[in-house]
Amino acid sequence: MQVRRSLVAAGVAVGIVLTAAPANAEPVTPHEMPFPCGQSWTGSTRDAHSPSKRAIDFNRPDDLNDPIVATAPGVVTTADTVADSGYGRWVVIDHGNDEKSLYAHMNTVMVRVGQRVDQGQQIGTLGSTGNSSGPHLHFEQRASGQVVWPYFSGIRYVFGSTLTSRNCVDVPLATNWVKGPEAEMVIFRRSTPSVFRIRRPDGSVKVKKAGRATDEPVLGDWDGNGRANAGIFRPTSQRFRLKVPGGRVVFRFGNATDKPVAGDWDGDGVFEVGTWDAARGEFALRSAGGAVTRVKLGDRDDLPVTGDWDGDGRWEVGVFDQATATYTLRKVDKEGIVWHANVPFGSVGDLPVTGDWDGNGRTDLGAWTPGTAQYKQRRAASPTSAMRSQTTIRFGRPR
Ligand SMILES: [Ca+2]
Ligand SMILES: [Ca+2]
Ligand SMILES: [Ca+2]
Ligand SMILES: [Ca+2]
Repeated sequence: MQVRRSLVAAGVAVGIVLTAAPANAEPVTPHEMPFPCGQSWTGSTRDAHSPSKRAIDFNRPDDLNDPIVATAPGVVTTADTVADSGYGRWVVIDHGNDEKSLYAHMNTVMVRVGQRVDQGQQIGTLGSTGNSSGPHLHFEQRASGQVVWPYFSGIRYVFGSTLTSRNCVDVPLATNWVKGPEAEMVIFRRSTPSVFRIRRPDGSVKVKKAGRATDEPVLGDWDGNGRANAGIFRPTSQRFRLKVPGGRVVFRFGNATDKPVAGDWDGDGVFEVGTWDAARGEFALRSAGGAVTRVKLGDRDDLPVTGDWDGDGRWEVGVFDQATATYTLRKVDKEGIVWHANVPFGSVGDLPVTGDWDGNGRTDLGAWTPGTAQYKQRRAASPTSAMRSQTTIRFGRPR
């Protein structure tokens, strides 16, 4: 479908085989704007624009340090924090299909080479580093190594126009938010403000406001009453903001490049938070008193997950490799021996979701497919035992 639309957009008769994508073809990658949901930005170019007049210089008033987000999911191939080239501090994301996006003159870079980033995830802040005469974002879409005409939301960008970002994607989660011990499916919708959308067992949806479009969601039972509460991690300030009855708990923990996680590490019924550092492949699990336990697991292109895999009340960690759709779950047994279990589940490109689907005390595995917004729940006695069945439920907005 995408290919056919590209050919039509390029004015090329369907049926002609192309050896290289022409510069005016629509990309396969479903790029959205490189700015948070709802923001309006004006782009310009000029004939002498280096390296191509197809590159965009984005501006809006007082834009220094504004957040820059990934236009589509992918793996970071350049994350220059030194500012030793004309691009200053710059980032390149590989989206597959030989297509990339490039972000230049950034003030700060919040990702590392090899790291997997999701659409709408903040990758840095706008700046004026390198060969730049003032704060702006220099942005390129590339195909087969050449700069191509940029597309957002499937429409070719008109230079000089002001466009409002529709980079408003759903992030899948699950937690026990209401009623019985079974986990509910939860969507974090990046918006202004962002919202949590909790699917009740009867299919109705509860909506809770939660932070900014560039915040990262984190859910846990912060007060130990048996039900989860909302929370967010703000990468720019490295602050966790956890909702509790009558207020919220705010504290600083982790680094801007980290992914937040939550779990009951000590098994006392109250959830703690932690972070996962993709560059190091390391979890930092924070105790209630602030002490940190470090656990090595995963490599740069993985995504972190948590759960009580064995049902003893203490939560463990794991990672999901999106390229192979395989979970690696970590567990420490009573003798202190560390076990790793590899469990394939979901499809390549799925996002990981874990939750106790059957309420037996052991966290189960799941996956969410961005193109269809379908949750796939793995039903089994435990996440490491043979799968009995799979339940598929659509929840959230397809991308
Ligand atoms: Ca429940
Ligand atoms: Ca605890
Ligand atoms: Ca456990
Ligand atoms: Ca279970």
